[in-house]
Amino acid sequence: MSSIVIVGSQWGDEGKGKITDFLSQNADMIVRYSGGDNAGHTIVYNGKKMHLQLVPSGIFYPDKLAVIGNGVVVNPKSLIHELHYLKKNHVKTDNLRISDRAQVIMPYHILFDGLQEQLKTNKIGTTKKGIGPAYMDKLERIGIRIADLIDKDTFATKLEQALAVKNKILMRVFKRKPIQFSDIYDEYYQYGQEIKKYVTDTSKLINDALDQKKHVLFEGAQGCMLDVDHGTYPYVTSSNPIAGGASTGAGVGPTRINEVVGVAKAYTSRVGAGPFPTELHNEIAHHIRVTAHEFGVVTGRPRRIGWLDTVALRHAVRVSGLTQLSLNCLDVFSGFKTIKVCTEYKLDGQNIDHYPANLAQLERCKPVYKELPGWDEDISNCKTLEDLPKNARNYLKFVADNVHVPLDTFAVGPEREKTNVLK
Ligand code: 2SA
Ligand code: MG
Repeated sequence: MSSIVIVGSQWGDEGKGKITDFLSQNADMIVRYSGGDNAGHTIVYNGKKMHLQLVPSGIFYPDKLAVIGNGVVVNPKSLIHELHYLKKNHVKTDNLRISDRAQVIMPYHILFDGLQEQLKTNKIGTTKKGIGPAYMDKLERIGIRIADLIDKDTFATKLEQALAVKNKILMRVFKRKPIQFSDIYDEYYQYGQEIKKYVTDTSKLINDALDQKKHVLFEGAQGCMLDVDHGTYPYVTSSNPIAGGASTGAGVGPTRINEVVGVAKAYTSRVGAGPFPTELHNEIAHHIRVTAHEFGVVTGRPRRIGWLDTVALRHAVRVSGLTQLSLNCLDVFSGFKTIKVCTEYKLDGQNIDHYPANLAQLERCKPVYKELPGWDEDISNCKTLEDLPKNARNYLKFVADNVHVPLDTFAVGPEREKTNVLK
C-alpha cells in the first residue's frame, strides 16, 4: 500500500467508514476529500458504536493524521460539536488537520438548502446541511474558505461580500428579512479561532507524506451514484465522491493514487429521492431495513432498500477505476431461500448493460435478475471463504465475475474483526 482511495460504489452507506477503519491500521494518514457533515460514518470503537460526520475515521488512531481536505465543505459549528463528542468518548483529536482551502458552511447555506428545495417541483430530499448551497457559492466564487474564516479582517470582508449577494436573493426571491452581519460574525469568528490550531496546507502535507513513502488512505463520502457528474443527476449530492474527487479534493495528482477500493453492500440502499431500479416495496425490504438498521445516520430517515444492482456497480467500476471490491453485509442474507442480483436492465424491450444518463429512460428501465440460491446458516463468525456455506461463496463469486473486479474483502458484521481479507 502507498495510497488507496476508498469509494462508495452505490448510493452511500455501503460501510466505507468500517473498511477505512480496517485499512487505517496500515496507514499513516487518512484523508476526507468530498462532502461535509451530510455523511454519516458508523464505526465500532472499543466496543461502542461511534458516529462521525465530518472528521475522518482515522481520528481513532492517535499516531496517524486525520485530514479534512480542500474538497470538503466544513460546518465549523458541527465540527466543534463533533470534536467535543469525540473528547467526551476519550478520543484525542490532536491528530486532526484541516485544509486552509476548504469551504465553510455558513448559516445561510443551511437556510438556502431548505428554501431552494421548497421552490423545486423535483425535490432532491437533501440532508438539509447546506451542502448544495455551499458548493454553489464555491463555484460562484463567493464562498468563504477556512483560511478566510481564521483571519479577522479577511473574514469580515468576505462575509460582507457574501451577504450582499445572499441578502438580495433572500429579500427579492424569498421575501425574507436580510441576515445581519452581526448575526454571524462574532460567533463564526470564534469557531475559526477554536479550530485554527488544526488548519494547514493539507495538499502539501499529503504530498510530503507521499514523498516520504508514507501510506495515505483517502476516505470517500456518499457514493458514485450520488456523484454530481456521474450519479443519477439531479438526484445527487453536490460534490464528486468518485475516486477522481480525491485528486481535486485533496490536492494530489492522479498519478499518486495506486489503488481504488470500491465498497458495496450485498444489497442496495438509498436515502433521498431519485431513481432506484432494483428498489423493493415488500416484506424483504422491511426485513433488511430492520435487520441491518438501515436508517440515515444524519437524518434518521428510513433508507430505501433493493437487490444488488451490478449495472450500477459496473458504472462505479468505470467512473472510479476500481481495482478491488469490498462487499459488506453478507450476513444479512442468512435465512433467505433465494437472492436476486440485477445483471442488466430492460429498456423498451431491449437489454442494456449500462446506466442511461436520461432520467426518463432510467425510470423505464426494468431490472433483469439472476436468482441465486440462499443459505440458512448464521455466517457472522466466518473468517475465510472456506468457512462460508457454498451458496454464500457462489454469491460472492457471481458478483465479482459480473463486475469484473476482484473481491478483496467481505464483511459479515459491523465490528472490525468481522471484515475478512481474501488472500
Ligand atoms: P445533500 O444533503 O445535498 O448531500 O443531499 C443530496 C442527496 O445526497 C444524499 N446523501 C446521502 N445518501 C446516503 N447517505 C448519506 N449520509 C447520511 C447517512 C444520510 C442521512 O449516512 O445515512 O442520514 O440521511 C448522504 N448524504 C447525502 C441525500 O439523501 C440526497 O439524496
Ligand atoms: Mg452513511
